Amino acid sequence: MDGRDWGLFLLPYEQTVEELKVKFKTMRAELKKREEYAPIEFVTGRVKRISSILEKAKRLNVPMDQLETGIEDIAGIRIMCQFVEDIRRVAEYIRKRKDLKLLFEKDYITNYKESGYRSFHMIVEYPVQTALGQKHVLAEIQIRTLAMNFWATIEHSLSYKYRESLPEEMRKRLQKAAEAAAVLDNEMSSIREEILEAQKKFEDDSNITSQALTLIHQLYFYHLVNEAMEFQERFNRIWVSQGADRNTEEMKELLEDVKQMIASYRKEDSNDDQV
Ligand code: 0O2
Ligand code: 0O2
Repeated sequence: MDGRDWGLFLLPYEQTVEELKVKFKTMRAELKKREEYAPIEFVTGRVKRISSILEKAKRLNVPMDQLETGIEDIAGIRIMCQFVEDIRRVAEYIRKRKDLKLLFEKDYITNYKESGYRSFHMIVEYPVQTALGQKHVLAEIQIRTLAMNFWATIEHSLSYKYRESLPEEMRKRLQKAAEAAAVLDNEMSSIREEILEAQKKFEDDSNITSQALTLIHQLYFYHLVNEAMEFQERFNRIWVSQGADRNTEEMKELLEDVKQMIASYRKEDSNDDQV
């Protein structure tokens, strides 16, 4: 049996997990401040248990003196997102980072595993500063939605319980459950799209309304009092008739008409100045 000091061996991995957790939690906080919506929901991390490292080394035929290069996920970070689209965004942020080196990616979302497992994996090389100098450590970053995480967490505990003997019937039901989680993710994405579109339309409508009011008000400055009053009445009529199903077309026409009036008045005004 390998007589290494495991505590010492795992130290840089523990440091890597702690540092990366802080960095991605900070990224979440920053994005939330900047955009009022963070593509990262929460971040977790762990160092692989010694028994799992040994089992994996055996399964993958990794010699004991090559664990550092042969096993990529001794340090593991998990980033959970609300929506599938967020996963691509987070991956893009990671690709651009200067404090780690991306080695390769595994897209288990497009190419999901036979078990039904879905996630986006990035294997990175992270430089940790130890008392003996800099050390490059491999780490695996798993990015997934809350639904993917829900499925993977439960499937993982069942797989551990049953190991190789997971009954065929159970395997099939888990595959179906993974499909259901993917359907849920797609449905949530499309609901989100519709909400974003509705928000945008609402913002567009209120911009048109406030622009129209501002320009009507400007007419008074040009002493176009009768015109201002007419436009104001027209505005009121449209506003009252709009109800729940807003007719922005009429408001847009009004806005264009006021703009034209102001433009032609300005032209006349500058002609007068030249006389
Ligand atoms: P925050 O800022 O609220 O996310 P730690 O060392 O304390 O940072 P630890 O002890 O390793 O982290 O815990 P773990 O299990 O890795 O979990 C990390 C964070 O994820 C914790 O938040 C958990 O509360 C959070 N978390 C875990 N599972 C879920 C979940 O299902 N939903 C949500 N929303 N969060 C979850 P922190 O660290 O307290 O801080
Ligand atoms: P842990 O720490 O217990 O989660 P392989 O395809 O097996 O030759 P390898 O190196 O295992 O290659 O990499 P892979 O397949 O990319 O998987 C790495 C990790 O992804 C796993 O770590 C799991 O965390 C997760 N994973 C992959 N497939 C599944 C799956 O079918 N179900 C669940 N729940 N998770 C999966 P470990 O080693 O299992 O360890």
